[in-house]
Amino acid sequence: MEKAVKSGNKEAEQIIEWGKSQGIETCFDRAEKLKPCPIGETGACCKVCHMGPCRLVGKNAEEEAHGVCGASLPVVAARNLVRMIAAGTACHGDHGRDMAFTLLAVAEGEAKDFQIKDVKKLYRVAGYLNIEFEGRPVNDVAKDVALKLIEDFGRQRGTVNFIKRAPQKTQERWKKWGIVPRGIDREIAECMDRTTMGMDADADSLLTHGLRTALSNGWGGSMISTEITDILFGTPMPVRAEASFGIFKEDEVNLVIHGHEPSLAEMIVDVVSEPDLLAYAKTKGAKGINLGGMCCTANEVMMRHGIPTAGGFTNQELGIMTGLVDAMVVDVQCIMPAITELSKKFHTKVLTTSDKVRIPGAQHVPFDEHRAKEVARGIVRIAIDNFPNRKKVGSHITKKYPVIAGFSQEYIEYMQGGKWRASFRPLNDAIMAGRVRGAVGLAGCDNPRFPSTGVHKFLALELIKNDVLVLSTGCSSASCGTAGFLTPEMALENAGPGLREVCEAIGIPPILHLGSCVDNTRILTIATAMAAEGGLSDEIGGMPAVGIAPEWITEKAIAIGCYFAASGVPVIFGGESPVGASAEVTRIMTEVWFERFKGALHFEPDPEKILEMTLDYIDKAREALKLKKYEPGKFGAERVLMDMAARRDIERAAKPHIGIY
Ligand code: MSK
Repeated sequence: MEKAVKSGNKEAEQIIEWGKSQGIETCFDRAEKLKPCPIGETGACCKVCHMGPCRLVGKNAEEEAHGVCGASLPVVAARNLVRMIAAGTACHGDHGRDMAFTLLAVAEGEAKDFQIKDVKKLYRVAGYLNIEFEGRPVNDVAKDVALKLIEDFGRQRGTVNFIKRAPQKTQERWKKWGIVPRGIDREIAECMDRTTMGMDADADSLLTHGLRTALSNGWGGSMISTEITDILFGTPMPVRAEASFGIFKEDEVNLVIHGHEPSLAEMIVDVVSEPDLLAYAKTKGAKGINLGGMCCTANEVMMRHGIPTAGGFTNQELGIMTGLVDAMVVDVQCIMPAITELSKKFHTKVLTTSDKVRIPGAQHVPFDEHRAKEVARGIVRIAIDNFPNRKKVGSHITKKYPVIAGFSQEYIEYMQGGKWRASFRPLNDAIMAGRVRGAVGLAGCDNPRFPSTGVHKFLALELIKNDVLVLSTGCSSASCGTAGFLTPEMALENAGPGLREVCEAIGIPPILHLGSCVDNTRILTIATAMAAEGGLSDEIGGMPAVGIAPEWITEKAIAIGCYFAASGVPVIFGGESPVGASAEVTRIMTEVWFERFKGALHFEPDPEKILEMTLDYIDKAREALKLKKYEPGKFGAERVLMDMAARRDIERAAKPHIGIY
């Protein structure tokens, strides 16, 4: 892996260095100064009651150390992890809930600035929920869909709706081990209950409930969010975009949208080119208004509109340090409180918009879906008004990279057979023949302790060289995008011979940008579709597929890792293990989970070992499925892949193409 100082990204490193020369502190400096507490880092600190905090350390801690109440090290480590799962699930759950209430408001005619942009997706989701849609007004169907999904949060008995979308065999495993989630809020509340002092004192039992809660995220809150976002704003199809700090323009108003929920961002995208606002910008000396994204709000608007991104989590301070950001508007999640203090050194205005996220020093402009465009216009005006205040200070970067984003499950199906023969057959065949060795979901945050983005880049490159198709989300997509990795040319230049052929035939990049953190659920539904297609595993478990979050930071990432593990995917996280103090908890999460679900959650700090473990998992799954042994450049017989020309011929012979499914 290539050595880097603080960031694995050249342009980011340049700004960090400039900041150092100016005495400006960023997360990279704070990470250096503030070493993690070695006891808390490995899960050995218990602070769930006031007899502690108890530190379960020392020789033979696993067997001998106990808290004042008598809790053992495995129990303490498991409790800490389960609380992380609860927090991550709550975060994504609230995101999904907000989207469901927005859909309800739209259906009831209360949020007039929004429309249902993808009626076909609405019908598809209505179908999963057994809601009649034929011949009914669209808004009535949307209202039923919203209400049925809102029930998932507060349900006390029964199961979260989308659980039934998983392969039958996967569902049977969940039933057998008692981890079918009932209601999202119920599972989160039970996590908090079980992990208080004097409650569940069995590490396996605690972790089992953690998995149940994580499933209520993956097949609940996060999936609700993905599906409703597609219904309201459109199911993504490939779009061209750009990434890195060079997206900012010196002669235009630069407005950055940062966070996760796309509702306000979509409204800003809608109003930003209105003639009145453009004319207003001109009166302030700007040639136009330039919208850029950051973190996962960026992923959402890039996937649907090609709005460029300045990057992922660790780029938020660096973006301000270019001196070119007139306003940074934030919604929820992954917003560093540090940005308001930093913004005082420049001219950037930081605007908070959710009542759940208030940051001292930021101007609060509450978002209200009932007058969405009015709020969006107000925000754009604040950015315009601030343009004349730009100081001639900052580390200007001109470099930017082309990106192709917008790969939804629906589009991936379409690109493998067109409107009339959409399926996963060609990909399954390519995997069976050894042309594609397997698939990896490369996800999660970029972390200033690592060097940031560097591990994503290393793994993405090595995986495609090894004929592994990469599906990226969240800040992993930002890391790949700001490195210039999200282009079809990557296949020609870097992919192994089999993957290159497949990418050329279908016309896709070898790293597919699937969206934001909640859109990891697209990987679940893709795996489900591949299982249904046949020829590989008939459940999610056992597929030649692995999940990796090499630079994870958040509790959301832990919840995601756990829902993949419970769904049957071996997952490898980078960095130190948050349960590393307990060999027993580590064993449960790797060996026991693999036995029960065919999934696992490992923590491995060495990127080279992550790669080795990933390829090993893939090859062992191929062997268990009795697929052709993977050998670079040597493939078995398979069907001829349909290229773009063949697909167009079929469509011309049928009807004009409308939509993607
Ligand atoms: S933004 S959760 S730092 S991926 Fe989704 Fe990035 Fe991780 Fe936040």
